[in-house]
Amino acid sequence: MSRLLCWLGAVAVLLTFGSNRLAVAEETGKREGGRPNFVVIFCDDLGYGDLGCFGSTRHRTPNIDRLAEEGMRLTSFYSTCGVCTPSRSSLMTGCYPRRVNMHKSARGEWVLFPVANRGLNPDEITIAEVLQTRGYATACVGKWHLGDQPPFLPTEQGFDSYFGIPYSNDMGTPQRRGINPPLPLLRNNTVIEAPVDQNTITKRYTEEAIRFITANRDKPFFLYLPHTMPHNPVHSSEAFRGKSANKGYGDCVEEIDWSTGRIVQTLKKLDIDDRTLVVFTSDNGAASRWGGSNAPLSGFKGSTMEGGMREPCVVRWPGHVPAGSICDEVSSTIDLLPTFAALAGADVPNDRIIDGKDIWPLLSAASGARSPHEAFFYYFRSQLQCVRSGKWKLHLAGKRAKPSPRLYDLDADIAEKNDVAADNPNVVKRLLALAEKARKDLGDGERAGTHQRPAGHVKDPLPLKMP
Ligand SMILES: [Ca+2]
Repeated sequence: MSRLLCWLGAVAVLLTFGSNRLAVAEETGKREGGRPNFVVIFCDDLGYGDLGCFGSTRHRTPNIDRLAEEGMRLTSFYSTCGVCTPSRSSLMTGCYPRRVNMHKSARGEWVLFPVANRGLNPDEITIAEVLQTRGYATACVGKWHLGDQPPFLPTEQGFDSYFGIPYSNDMGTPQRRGINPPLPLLRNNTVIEAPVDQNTITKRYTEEAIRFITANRDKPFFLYLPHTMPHNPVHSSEAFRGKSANKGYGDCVEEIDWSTGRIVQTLKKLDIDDRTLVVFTSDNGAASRWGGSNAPLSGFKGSTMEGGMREPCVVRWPGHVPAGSICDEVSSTIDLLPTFAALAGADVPNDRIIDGKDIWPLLSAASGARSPHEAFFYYFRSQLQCVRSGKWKLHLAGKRAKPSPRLYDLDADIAEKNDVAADNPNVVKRLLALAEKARKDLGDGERAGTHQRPAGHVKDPLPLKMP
């Protein structure tokens, strides 16, 4: 009897699955201008001033500049942290890093290192999982950095396929001898090359991305392309090596520009250009010593100065995002999940707090659209260091032994040079109250927040090696 029930159950599941697939196929056929494809090109350590369309005079980035001419530049777009792991946890979950406990490793380091026992909790609902509920094909091509153990890899977090390196490109054998395995290249969960040849990595990511787009031209798709470059050590393929005016760093940036151009050309050739939303941005600011620029911002990768967390960002969707437009309202990588969900007709998880907001009114330049964030919070590792509301940014006391909070008017003083706290006591008071709300909710230092969720944990992590 129980076997019969099992069998009937299996038939029911098959029928349900079959009809869901049919429903998805029908909707796909109807979605003129509706449910768009999404391509997120996410650079590693690319600075605010590293692109022509953001003022670089050293790097030639004609393809990304054209993306901006045909789309929108977001000039106050933020990552949630000045380093890789926390920043990426936000893009995936729509939450601040402390919300999902990915603001540090289990040992207190500010990113995950190889053979880490921590990773993005599989119970979190990623942007890829949200889109999968609406029939999207999903791929992650590039650097992951949200856990290198099997339960934490992209294929377990909503991506149908994965091709890339699991953490930063300086985390090979030389970094921690005897602990780090040779830097692995993975296809799905299997190491296929170690150490990976980094010279051709941008080129191979591009080929993989184009293969995925071409194979899924008739379906809605989500391509997440977190480049390995221009994170140090910089590498580029022969066609770009030694060709830029800014050494190896510039070569990398120019190869990423070529890659972006190839992807847009592919969308045009397949005639899916007008139903594909492309985002180009970076995970954190440029580092102080490898050749990148955050101009005109102050500060570098790792810091809560604007240069550490404000990113160059371009969004293009012909006919939907106005060509040649600029948006200076505060927005962030945490907003991509709710925005994409709304455009795809998917539900945002409602059983937990999601910090991001739907920024489609900003991207579509709706009249009078304002940032949906009353406040944006800048954390350095565990510590809340700054809060921005509108044009005002408050650096909280205690940071680098400063005895009192400092206030900057970012509209007038983007480089955070002139402390105007003394002239604006009411603004300081309002921003201090917002900071206190964040402390209570997300925590600060050793103080736990009331609404933090646990990271994923494995007991005996193993190195990723060739089978
Ligand atoms: Ca980074």
